[in-house]
Amino acid sequence: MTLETRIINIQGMTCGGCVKGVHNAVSDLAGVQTVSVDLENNLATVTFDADTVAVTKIAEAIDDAGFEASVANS
Ligand SMILES: [Cu+2]
Repeated sequence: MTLETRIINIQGMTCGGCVKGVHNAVSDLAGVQTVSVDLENNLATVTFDADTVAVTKIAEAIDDAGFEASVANS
């Protein structure tokens, strides 16, 4: 297990429902440990097992949920 914490910038979140949607999409992925979505700053902080899931997969899941995700430089 290689725990990694990354910040993902997210465009398109407008309300608590969006926050919930992002949170659910990310926490459904195997390997994700914790997700914290920050509506005010349009980002999510995700801690995950890098041996199980890639950060690009996490961003993809957010895109698939209807938002636009981009991984911040660590
Ligand atoms: Cu919303």
